[in-house]
Amino acid sequence: MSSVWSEQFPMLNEKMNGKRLAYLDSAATALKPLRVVKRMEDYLLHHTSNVHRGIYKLSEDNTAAYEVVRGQVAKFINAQDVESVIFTKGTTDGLNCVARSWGSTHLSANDEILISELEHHANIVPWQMIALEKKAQIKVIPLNEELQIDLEAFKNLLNPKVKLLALTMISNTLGVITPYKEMIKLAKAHGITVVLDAAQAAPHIPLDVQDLGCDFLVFSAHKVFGPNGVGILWGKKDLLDSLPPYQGGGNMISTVSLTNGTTWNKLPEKFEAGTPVIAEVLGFGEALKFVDEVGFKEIMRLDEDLNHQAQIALQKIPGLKIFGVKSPKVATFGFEVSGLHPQDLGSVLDKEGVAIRTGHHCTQPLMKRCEVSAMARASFGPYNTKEDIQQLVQAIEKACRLFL
Ligand code: ALA
Repeated sequence: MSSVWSEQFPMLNEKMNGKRLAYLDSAATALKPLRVVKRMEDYLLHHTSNVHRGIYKLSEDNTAAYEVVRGQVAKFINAQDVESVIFTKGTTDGLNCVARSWGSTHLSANDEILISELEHHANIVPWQMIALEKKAQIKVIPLNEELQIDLEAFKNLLNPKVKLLALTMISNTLGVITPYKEMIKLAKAHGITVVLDAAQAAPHIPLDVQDLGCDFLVFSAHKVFGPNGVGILWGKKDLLDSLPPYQGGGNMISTVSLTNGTTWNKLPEKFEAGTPVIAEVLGFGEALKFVDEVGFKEIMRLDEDLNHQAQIALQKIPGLKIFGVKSPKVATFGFEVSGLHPQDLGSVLDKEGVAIRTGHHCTQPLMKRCEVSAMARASFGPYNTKEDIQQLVQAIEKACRLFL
């Protein structure tokens, strides 16, 4: 473990249940570097004030710092317009915002919304809710035998009734990377609006909304080494300008009258009702600086190594099946061990200091597709090492000895 990682992530030096901690649940939430926590602590202990509301120094300084982070996000995703970056509560909030704001404006009866069988619930349920309201239809892009998007089936689903494609870039459960570039091109050629769920992509690969050509993109800070409770929604400026606000409250208004109604603020405020999570946004800024300093070249190199080594090690375990092994994928493994319930497996791993997620991973339709009710998932971050892989393998072997 090089010092940059162990210095910045104290949890890497800690124990769980008396054993060395092998944290293998970064797809659920990434570990946070010390500098993120220090930035939040500094704001909370020494510089607290609201933003966008005060003319005193503390408030003006915090407003400026808050807006600097918006600029950092714009750079992180290569957005042309800083004001097209909206701070949200996270991926789920961003998707609900698009479903409500865009959906209520653009969807009509019999329109179709395309989602894939890989999506997690946050990229399914908001669309089901708005579809129900608008009498629109959800159509599902199936997966092929290798648990990757079936591109031919996707092409066959494209027709003039399709108004929206809501697609994950990387599966949270299997780590499979979808052919999002090709799918966006095809969707755009049919005039379809595209929402990308970049929750798992943001910590793994560089994002460039101009190159991607999507209309909306969302992700959460907490998967990119930042705090919980904050994320972003990016949208094309013209599109966001044309949409109604998602929530009403302070900051998102221009004028409020009890007799003449209310007018909306400009972007980005129109979509940021109420006092934001200021400490979290400032911490998010530190997380983005951290990613920038490490660089995606290094992050991707580390992921590729872990992906390769973990795959080999896991596949040597008798009865272990990884769901979706084919490249392109990242070092997230949804797996089962024949005859061993994922819950029992997770409990033994917990005692051995190995933190993984077990269950349906907020992807019940994908569980159905894989013909299981639950699976185990080990998901790696750039701070993980060969030792973590060894500890995982030894703990699985121990569970097999105990239960099989
Ligand atoms: N989406 C998160 C996960 O995959 C919570 O665990």
